[in-house]
Amino acid sequence: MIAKKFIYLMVFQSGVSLLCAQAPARKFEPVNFSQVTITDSFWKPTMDKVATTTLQACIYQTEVKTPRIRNFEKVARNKNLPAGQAGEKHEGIFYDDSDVYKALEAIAYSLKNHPDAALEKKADEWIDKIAAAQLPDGYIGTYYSLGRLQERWTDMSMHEDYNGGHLLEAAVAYYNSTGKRKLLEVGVKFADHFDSLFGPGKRHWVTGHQELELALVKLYGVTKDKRYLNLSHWLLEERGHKYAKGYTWTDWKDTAYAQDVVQVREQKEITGHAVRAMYLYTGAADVAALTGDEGYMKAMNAVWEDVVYRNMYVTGGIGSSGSNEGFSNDYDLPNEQAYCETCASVGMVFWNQRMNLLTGESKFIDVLEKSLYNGARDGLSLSGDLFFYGNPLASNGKHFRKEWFGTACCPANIARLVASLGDYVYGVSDKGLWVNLFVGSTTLVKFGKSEVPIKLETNYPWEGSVKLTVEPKSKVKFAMHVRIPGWAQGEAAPGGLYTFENDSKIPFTLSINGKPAVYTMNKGYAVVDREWKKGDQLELTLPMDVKRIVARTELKQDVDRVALQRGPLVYCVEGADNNGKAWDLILPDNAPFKTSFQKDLLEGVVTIQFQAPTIQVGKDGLSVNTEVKTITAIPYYAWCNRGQNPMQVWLPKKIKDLKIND
Ligand code: FUB
Ligand code: ZN
Repeated sequence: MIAKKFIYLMVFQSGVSLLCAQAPARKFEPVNFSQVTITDSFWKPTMDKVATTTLQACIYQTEVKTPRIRNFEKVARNKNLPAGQAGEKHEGIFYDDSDVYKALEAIAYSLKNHPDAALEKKADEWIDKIAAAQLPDGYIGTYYSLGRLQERWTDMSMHEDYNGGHLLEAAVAYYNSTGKRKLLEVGVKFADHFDSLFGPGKRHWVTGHQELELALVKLYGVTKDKRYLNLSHWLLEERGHKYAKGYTWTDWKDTAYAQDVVQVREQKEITGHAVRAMYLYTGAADVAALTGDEGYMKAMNAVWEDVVYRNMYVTGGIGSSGSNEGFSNDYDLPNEQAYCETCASVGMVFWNQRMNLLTGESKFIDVLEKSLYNGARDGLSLSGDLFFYGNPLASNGKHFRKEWFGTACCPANIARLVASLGDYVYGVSDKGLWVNLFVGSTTLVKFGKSEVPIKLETNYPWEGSVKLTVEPKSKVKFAMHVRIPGWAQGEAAPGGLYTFENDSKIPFTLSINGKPAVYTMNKGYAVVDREWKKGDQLELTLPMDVKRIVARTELKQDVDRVALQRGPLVYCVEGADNNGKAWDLILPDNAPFKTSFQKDLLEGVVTIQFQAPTIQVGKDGLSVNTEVKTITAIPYYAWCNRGQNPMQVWLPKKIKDLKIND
């Protein structure tokens, strides 16, 4: 039997070839966000906030407060200056162009959900300026175009490729949302320019910050031009050969920083910069899906386990160390010093989605959900116009949300994720539907000629009931796969880095039209394979008890500490709810928890309350008073929306762990 193991030849444009083992492609495809109408009481207000407030903040910062748009205008004015004549100077940082593109990408998604003529006009205005800044040979990049053109493409760490990748993502998104081709044409011209310089038989190039790989796959998706897919595959193959050159940028001295020590297909461990890693593996998964390159799958499974089993915070955040904005040693997950960049959590969402599509396994969505509802959502304030760059799990009150950053990658990144949230809810193949996230929404899927409207109703993450109604005109057979979260089956996180101390063992239930459903479990999904008729309703009920999480003892900072989780949400204690203190309590074993929905608190949250001894040190610094108080815990993502405050996620069980100096 040859089956899926046969070898095929991948012929690159130049004739250089790569041998790849063909594997089955994706198990299913995501239902595109543009086909999913979000009605959810949790996410819809956030999406509205992004459309009305976050994008305005990005526009204001990009255009008025910082020189990002001005740089494009300058290039347009200066690009035809006679040789030797000094022109205007670039302002800002060499990767600032990427923030313009990322904001445009977020606008593109948002326009689909929230048509807004003024916003579209602004985007068109920016696109005109971008197009005017493209050089005749397709090069685009304001840093080098303003006075340094002879140095372009000499230093792989200088983000020309990263900026270009974000250009392509924006171009594809804007074309998909509006049908307008101008930015797409700029992107194609840039990709062709890159392709003319780099590739088999041409110059080597190791992307200094991975991003172009995944973006080229998207460009291939709209253009169907195989060159872009091949170029992406080639870029992945460039890593691990010590081809990288240039780096004037000092922090890239260590090749592990950019995952460039071994070839991607040989990688087993997570190293280096977290966002670079996430974008790399997202791109590798996309290429694997289209080329069947099993080497990438094998590598990514090993690396994923290294991330999730040894290097992921309980919030789904990654990249604990600020010095490299990334990973350090296994099990080194400090809480107060946690870097946990918002972009890294956004990247976790991207990568885990791709892994789920490739394998059909729900554990990837368990991690995606963890990062989305906690590590990533935390990056955006409830007001929509303040941001966290780092997302620590404890604060003595000094950490605060900001309007913008010198390096401003995070704001538009969280904006584009939220605006495209619909991408992560459903998957579909010709045989089945996958329900990955419990987000109130409607969509329409097709099985053969039958159109099946789907409605998902829920008050998740506050309540555990999820109702799915199908409305086909006539009976249609398909397999409905409903993700049963790991946390609802006794698993705090895949791989056992975190476990539940008090698993209630309340089972989930599944019913169809009010009667217990007949289902099988497959890869973490409850599968109901049957003929569905108009009005059939499947109801999933998830246990929403408060779970106490403990970490493996290797996580030194969490020893004798407990974190609280309810549904997908990790909780924290914040000073604002507890007389300004969050570090003075001890969480007793078996403390009973009371939960209630507080509609006027933090735009509506379920709080967890419990009785706990708190310790006060007298003015003499010696006498200690213990008082039992009612402590209120709130969802982690909602902290620091009431000014600067102490906060902690991991609550001490013992007096020796108390920090009472807040
Ligand atoms: O280098 C571009 C972006 O800036 C990275 O993704 C972030 O981590 C920040 O360093
Ligand atoms: Zn960032």
